[in-house]
Amino acid sequence: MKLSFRWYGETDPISLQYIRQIPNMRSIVSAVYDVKPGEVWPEESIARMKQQVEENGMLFDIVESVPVPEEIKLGTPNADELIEVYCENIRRCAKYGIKCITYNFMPVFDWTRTQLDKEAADGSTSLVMYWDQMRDLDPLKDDIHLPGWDSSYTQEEIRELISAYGELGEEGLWRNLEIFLKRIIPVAEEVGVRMAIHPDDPPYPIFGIPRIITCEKNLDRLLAIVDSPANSLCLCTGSLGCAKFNDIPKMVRKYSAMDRIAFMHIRQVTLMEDGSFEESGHLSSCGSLDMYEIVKALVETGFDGYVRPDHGRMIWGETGKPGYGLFDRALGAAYINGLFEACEKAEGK
Ligand code: DNO
Repeated sequence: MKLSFRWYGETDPISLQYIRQIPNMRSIVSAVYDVKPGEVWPEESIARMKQQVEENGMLFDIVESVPVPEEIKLGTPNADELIEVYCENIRRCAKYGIKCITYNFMPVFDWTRTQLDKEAADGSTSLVMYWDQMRDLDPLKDDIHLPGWDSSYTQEEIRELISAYGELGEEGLWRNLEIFLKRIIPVAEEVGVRMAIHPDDPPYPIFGIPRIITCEKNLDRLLAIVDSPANSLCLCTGSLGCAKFNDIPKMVRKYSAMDRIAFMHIRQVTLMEDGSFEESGHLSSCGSLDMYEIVKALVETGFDGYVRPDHGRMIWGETGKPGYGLFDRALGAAYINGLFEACEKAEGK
């Protein structure tokens, strides 16, 4: 496996030098942040990031994310033109050594939580999604700004988007995903990039907006649209794992054996009775997911893709971007290293 760490570029309070000090750290996962979704990434920005990462002894070979503009997901008249821009970004990334590009097809909102700093008994804080807080939110009425959401939308724009997606429905979203994949995957194949779609987080509809990258049946459908390793998954254990209907070790084993996982996001969640969930420390004993079974499934199927520790808690007084501090993600990385070493040795690898 290729161990990686997400870094938000020059404005990230965590230095590349610190990230490099995590044992076995290989790649930086990042993106160009100085353009809006739907714009072409300046080559100088990609080149600059590559140079900074390499100066710090790591590789910049994986991108998260090239965002998919809403117009593509909605299939508006300019979608075609925007897909062309997307293809150009794939080509540009490949030119600078990128091997894997992460993206998602979630309407309007990326990941959804109700609180970013829920304090646990040990004084650490983490991101949570509590249904009793969620039920009180109405994006059509309230002026809500949750993390992971594009805060540049006005309330009016959000309302229009939500109603447009309501009309589009799940099948409409599938249709637009199919159009998108059939255009971008041949380009990715040609330039040697694997596209890794991130599952919807959480993997069920929120506020009545369709969400389709959610469960095994739908992942099968997605992979069949273009049957190529360039059309792969970013299998996020915490996103898929916050629905009880997803058996994560089983899904990891199946898609890894098919060579359709390009990127693994490894993180832990604690599921609650009513479907609420809390993000917790990476260890199996800290939450609902069996991390040993997940890594064992990867090792036994010969997984050779990218892995990153995902959201960490805030610990040791660290402040910063929720989910993306240094300390707990570094603990996650150390744990992931340990699991891989143990599973690989058990396999005689
Ligand atoms: C959350 C991340 C997601 C992910 C995008 C990929 O922390 O895992 O925001 O980067 O969904 O496009």
